[in-house]
Amino acid sequence: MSTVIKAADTVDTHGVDTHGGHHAEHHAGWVRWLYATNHKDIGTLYLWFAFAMFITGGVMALGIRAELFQPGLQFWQPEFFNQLTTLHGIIMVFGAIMPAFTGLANWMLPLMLGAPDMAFARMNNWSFWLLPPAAALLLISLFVPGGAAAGGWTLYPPLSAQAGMGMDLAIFSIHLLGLSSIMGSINIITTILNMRAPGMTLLKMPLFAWTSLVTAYLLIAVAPVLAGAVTMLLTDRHFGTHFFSAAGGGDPVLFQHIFWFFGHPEVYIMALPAFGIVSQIIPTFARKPLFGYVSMVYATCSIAILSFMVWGHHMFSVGMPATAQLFFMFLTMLIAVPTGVKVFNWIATMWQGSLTFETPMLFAIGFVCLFTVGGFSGLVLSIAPVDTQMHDTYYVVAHFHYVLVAGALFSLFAAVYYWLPKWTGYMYHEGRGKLHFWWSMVWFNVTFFPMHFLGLAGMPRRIPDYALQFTDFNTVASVGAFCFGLGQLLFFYNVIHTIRGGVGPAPASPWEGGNTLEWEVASPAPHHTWESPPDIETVRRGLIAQAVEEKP
Ligand code: HEM
Ligand SMILES: [Cu+2]
Repeated sequence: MSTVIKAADTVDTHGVDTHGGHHAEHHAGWVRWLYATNHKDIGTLYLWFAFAMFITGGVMALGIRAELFQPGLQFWQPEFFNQLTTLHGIIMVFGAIMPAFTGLANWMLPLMLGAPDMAFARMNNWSFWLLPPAAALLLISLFVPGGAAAGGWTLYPPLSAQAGMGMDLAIFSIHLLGLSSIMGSINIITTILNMRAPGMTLLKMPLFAWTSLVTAYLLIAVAPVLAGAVTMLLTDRHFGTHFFSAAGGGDPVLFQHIFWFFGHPEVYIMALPAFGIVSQIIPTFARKPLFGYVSMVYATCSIAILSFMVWGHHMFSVGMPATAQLFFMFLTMLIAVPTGVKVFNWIATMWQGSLTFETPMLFAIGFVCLFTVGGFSGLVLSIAPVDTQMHDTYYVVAHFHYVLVAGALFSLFAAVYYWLPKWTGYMYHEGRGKLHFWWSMVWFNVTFFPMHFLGLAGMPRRIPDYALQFTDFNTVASVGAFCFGLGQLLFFYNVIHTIRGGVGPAPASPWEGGNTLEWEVASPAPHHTWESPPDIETVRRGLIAQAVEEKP
């Protein structure tokens, strides 16, 4: 193929031969994956990588919960315990949740938008293949002198400025992860803006595309901020700068400001794609169009903009002027408004719908219920005088696991069950899917609900030992965590079982209420789809069914 056509790959390729530059995917065996440029192959790589990291981070969580089963030190030295919490946090955030969403975007966006592939196929390959080395750096760091980073996933100096070389490996790992995120985001933005099927205007895209778009912009904005923070840390550690060293005229609190200017948008990077997934699944199983589509888009954008103005709510207890406290407190509370709009719309979508409760729908409803709980505890924490009491207690741990586990992770489970028929060509076993849901739902709450009480009673986070009065709830939480973990083996089994044939072949459109474009192609989705874009009638049929276009 001529280079002219390869260049055309990067812009709107509709009507052009899109094979230029894609021949690498005809390789067999492992070379197929190493040289992968096909969005489906890369999506698959991302999803399996994320799952491996989920298990790794999960094992670390169980290491933490084992130690906290009883007061006293049973299994780990405190130094190693701190490495476990730190790596658990970093691996879950950057290794599991974020790559899983990027994997879904890779797999599904071209299918849902009617595009032949992602915009930059080779860069896509590199975005993925930066991840395994980054993960390796983190895991190797456990074995270097001094062990892995142990200052918490927030890497606050002065602790992180003094730590051993495990911290340097974590910093390099974060550089790679950030690079990967930025390239992945460029790909997502370009694909969405340039490669939609004719007739699909921005305000007629599936909501998952909208949340992916906004998330990608957030990442491009804040990944460099985190990179800057950790690079300043690196130069403080090795090259004689004093950005964060009070002794040299710097300020450790500066790090916190920079970190959380990244960190708060980061929590929406893990939440917005979940909103998008749930906004696809609930209409399908309610057999009704999404209620308030345009308000969903505006709510997504408002949340994204507000997320840049609230970072100070992580720093109330550091000390700041009362006006600054009020600013961060009220703006944080303001985020509840667009979030409330979303929850209202999901419920209104279900209202008077012909509901059925297949596994994806169960996880989606579980998401709505439990994410809302996490949202409310977030509101509680946003009250500055309350947060000065609750900061760094288990209440915070409870809060963010409600939004990250029952939020981000449950939405991912929902997405996997929803699209597994499209990926594998087979149906999963509904009974075992439901069992996975109910099992996760119960044990999740057993694990994390008691943590609210522990926090209110004053148990600090990031400690390997605790005062005797905290024993009972900790025991309950640890039992819950091990049961929750066990349930995820069932998830693994369900996925493998489906790949191997499941309960039988899946039709192109297994869900009665699914009206987006991915259900127009065969199951399993062929290696190449939408090589010529869907015709305008196909697109309009879906748009009308989703009520983003009026009936003619
Ligand atoms: C699913 C089972 C999970 C269990 C049982 C679990 C348990 C825990 C525990 C016990 C801690 C330590 C709290 C402390 O001592 O301060 C922790 C911290 C943390 N977890 Fe999880 N977790 C789970 C999943 C996740 C997921 C999916 C995420 C996604 C992002 C996540 C993100 C974090 C973060 C960011 C921290 C803070 C680490 C730090 O203090 O630096 N966790 N988790
Ligand atoms: Cu925040």
